[in-house]
Amino acid sequence: MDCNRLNVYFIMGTVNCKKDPLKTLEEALQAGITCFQLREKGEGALIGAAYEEFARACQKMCQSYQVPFIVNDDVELALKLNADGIHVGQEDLALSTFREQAKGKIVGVSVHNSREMKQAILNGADYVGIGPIYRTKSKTDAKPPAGLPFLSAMRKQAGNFPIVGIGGITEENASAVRSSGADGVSVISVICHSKDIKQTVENLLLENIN
Ligand code: TZP
Ligand code: MG
Repeated sequence: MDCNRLNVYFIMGTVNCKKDPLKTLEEALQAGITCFQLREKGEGALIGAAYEEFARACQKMCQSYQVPFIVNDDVELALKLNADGIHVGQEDLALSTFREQAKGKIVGVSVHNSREMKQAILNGADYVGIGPIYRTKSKTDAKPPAGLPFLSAMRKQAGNFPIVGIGGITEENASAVRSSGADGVSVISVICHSKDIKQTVENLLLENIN
């Protein structure tokens, strides 16, 4: 996949938002995020028809900005909606079981060690997510922070394979994540909780880093 797509990769679910989720997404799209993942999880998350309706609204909005719309975990919904991509963790449906069905779609996998990285590439992932790099409050079952040295090691192992860093990434530390080998930064709270999404996204974007 085109690594530029991973530049500023916004992840969101209604549970993460303090204000209207669709308004948050629209502001982020306007500000120039390069990828979006719907991750509708946690206490109070939408389910059933409301979930599908929200997903469709997000997808429509992403389409109007020509930004890839990626669904977390839910392969069934991603295929039903013809989303641009699917992101799965190690405990989700194995990539090898749906890679064929998801032909042409962007498939991302979360990896936490060298073995998972190797497997993801072998099974046909288009990118991997590595993290949590720093401490995060957005994922209750997150593993301990992996840190920048781990990211550098994964970059060495993966050659030029597309990598996005995730977990506790902020406007301040995003450039360190990039210089340790990530093609882009994946964030939830820094955008969802921002008082000025336009400024936040600008600060996260690669071309604005000095
Ligand atoms: N996977 C690893 S850390 C994380 C996920 C989904 C949460 C990232 O959220 P934040 O708020 O950017 O730390
Ligand atoms: Mg998952």
